[in-house]
Amino acid sequence: MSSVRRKALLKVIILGDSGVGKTSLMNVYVNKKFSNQYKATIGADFLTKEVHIDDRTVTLQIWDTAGQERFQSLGVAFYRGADCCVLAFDVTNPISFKSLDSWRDEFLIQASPRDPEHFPFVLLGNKVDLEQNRAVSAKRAQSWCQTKNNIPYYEVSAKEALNVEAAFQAIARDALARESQDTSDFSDFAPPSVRLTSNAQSSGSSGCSC
Ligand code: G3D
Ligand code: MG
Repeated sequence: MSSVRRKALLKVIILGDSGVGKTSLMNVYVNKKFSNQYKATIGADFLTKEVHIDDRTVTLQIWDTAGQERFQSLGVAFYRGADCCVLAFDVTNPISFKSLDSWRDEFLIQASPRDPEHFPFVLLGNKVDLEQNRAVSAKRAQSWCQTKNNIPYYEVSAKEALNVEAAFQAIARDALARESQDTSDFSDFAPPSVRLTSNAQSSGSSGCSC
């Protein structure tokens, strides 16, 4: 057996209405800073963080939007190959809670995972520091999760770094468990077939007629 343990890379995407705190949550988790400056400065599509789960090292590649979620047009690269989808809403904003269904549907359409019923989603209810302005109860959020095949629910606050670490640790754990189950099926990991020809033409187009 190899002395080098297989190192997993898990792609996690964060979806939810604009303003719910997706970028803040990611920055607090990855950079321990409640500020949007870092990501804005480096202009990244994703940030990575190594986490240790049991005896494994896992690199979480966390994809955030650059504000295009306002138009629900995130492009296929954003969704492609996601191992976990984190849905986020703002507990003080009921509209952001109502949007969850459409974000989940959009994910399932765009990413078209092999087993949509069992794809790992996680729900984060953010801004619980604003308890006095709460408009969506934990109970209501949990009921929604139950109707979606028992999605795990975490109440978090990016501002106060409350529960954020624990939520992402659980996200990594779920995605990893799911990934381990999938290793028995190599069809998921097979690269798309590429036809090689000796006189390949460089037409500048992909040749896709779609
Ligand atoms: P988005 O990436 O989902 O669009 P942002 O959301 O991370 O940009 O956050 C939107 C606004 O909500 C920001 O305020 C941010 O500071 C605030 N916010 C994010 N998380 C929390 C939280 O846990 N508690 C509170 N009270 N506010 C939060 P501004 O004023 O910069 O628009
Ligand atoms: Mg953002």
